[in-house]
Amino acid sequence: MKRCLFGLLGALILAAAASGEFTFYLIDNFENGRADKWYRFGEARMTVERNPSGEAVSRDPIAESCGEYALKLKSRAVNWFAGGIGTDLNVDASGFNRLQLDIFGSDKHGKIKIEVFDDDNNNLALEQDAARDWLATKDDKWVAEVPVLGPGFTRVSIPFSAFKLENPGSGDGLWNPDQTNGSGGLLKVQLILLTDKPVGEVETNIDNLLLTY
Ligand SMILES: [Ca+2]
Ligand SMILES: [Ca+2]
Ligand SMILES: [Ca+2]
Repeated sequence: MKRCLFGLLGALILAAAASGEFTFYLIDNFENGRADKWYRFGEARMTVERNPSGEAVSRDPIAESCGEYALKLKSRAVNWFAGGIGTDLNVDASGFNRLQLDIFGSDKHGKIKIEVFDDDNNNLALEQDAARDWLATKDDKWVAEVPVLGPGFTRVSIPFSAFKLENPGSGDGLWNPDQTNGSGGLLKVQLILLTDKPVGEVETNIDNLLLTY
């Protein structure tokens, strides 16, 4: 199964490189207690919540790295799609190979579909056609899915090479999130909630979204 390819990495990936270069670009760890970088759509609800603490999780290095706060996402779907959230980045991501996040599941299982967009017509913006289900018309849209399983933080690190192009013919079909020639690079990331049955609920906490090697 595709999800098996993604692999689960240990906490070591954040270790500083000897070169002194930044080894990651933090998208959000919610430690300011706010979700104001994020927009939401559909039925998705988001709140910043305190992470579970105590003996049970205190020795888990991933749980520790999640700090005080994470973002709770909660939704229900009538036809798998349970809405989602997104944030504008406009960052040169060409030096990074992966998108990483920590996912804390619940008994409301489902999936998170991760969408990233790279700017191909060099205008720092994402063109979308509202009449065609918000199709990205000039820029590439790349997607990957990760499971939301039971309670406990799981670190998921997805190489950009594992993302699939969802809108062939719109952009140039190449993962090129650099900022040469006026390109906005990686324009935005969106997280779509999917339920594990056609009509149902999904609930998860996410934390430590970042780009890394
Ligand atoms: Ca956090
Ligand atoms: Ca564009
Ligand atoms: Ca592209």
